[in-house]
Amino acid sequence: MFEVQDGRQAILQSGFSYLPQFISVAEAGELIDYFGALRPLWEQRFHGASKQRSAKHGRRLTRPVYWLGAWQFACLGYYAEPEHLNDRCLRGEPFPAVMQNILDRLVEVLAASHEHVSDTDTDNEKSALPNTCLINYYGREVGQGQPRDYARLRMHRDGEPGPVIMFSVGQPGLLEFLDPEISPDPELSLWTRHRSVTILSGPNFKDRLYHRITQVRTGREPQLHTELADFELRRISVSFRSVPEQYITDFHELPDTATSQIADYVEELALHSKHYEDQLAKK
Ligand SMILES: O=C(O)CCC(=O)C(=O)O
Repeated sequence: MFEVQDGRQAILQSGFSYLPQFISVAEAGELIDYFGALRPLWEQRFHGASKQRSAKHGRRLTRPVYWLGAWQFACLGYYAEPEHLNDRCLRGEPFPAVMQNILDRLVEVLAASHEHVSDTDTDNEKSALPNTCLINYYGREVGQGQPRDYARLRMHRDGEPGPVIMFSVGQPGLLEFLDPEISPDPELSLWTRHRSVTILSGPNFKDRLYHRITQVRTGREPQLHTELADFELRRISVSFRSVPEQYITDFHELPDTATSQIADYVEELALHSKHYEDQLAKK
């Protein structure tokens, strides 16, 4: 059994970087306001599962989410190389400047310790930076009935090429890495703290090991807010990935089988987003 890292110290090794306090206090404040203004979605894993069924049988994602760059809807299946490429990534809104600035500062860390995405279109160093991200909202649902804690993320690997960069904001989340074929115990457990950045890449951390979030601590500071009804938010993570541009598709370019599955979500997003309103208008 490996020791749990408390997340106060940096970890720098080939294919894995953990950088506590990489995000400045001012940047964290800007991110909190930005995340607070978005309207995340509770997505269903499968098209057509009713909310009632999903709550009972776990068909709903374990947390509300929002994507930037490209939205990968769970019901369409996620982009993953080599096979799951087409008709999965709907063009999303661009990153806000505060996110892009933090990413730009990570170029040196990426060059030193991580395998880059090979992009033949450009030889610019920044081409190694990811172009999409998933924003995860971790907390507790406090509507009717028993409050339900959704502060977890099931074991998975991310299938996009190149490094995955993760920002953490709010209460510490326990990030665990494991290879279930070798042992049910994690090989690394780390409390990812407010303002930290974690980067995974390469054959060990990205391709062999699965990762998951099993707990999120409770606490008062920093205070997070969300427009989502009946949800007590306590941590937000952002995981940045690279999706080759040719696989990012506008709504009107998707086949009808895909648009019919995601139309309700896009309509919901369009209520608060000019970008998604425009995507619908082009159909
Ligand atoms: O919440 C985290 O820190 C992990 C996020 C993650 O694994 C993902 O978005 O794929």
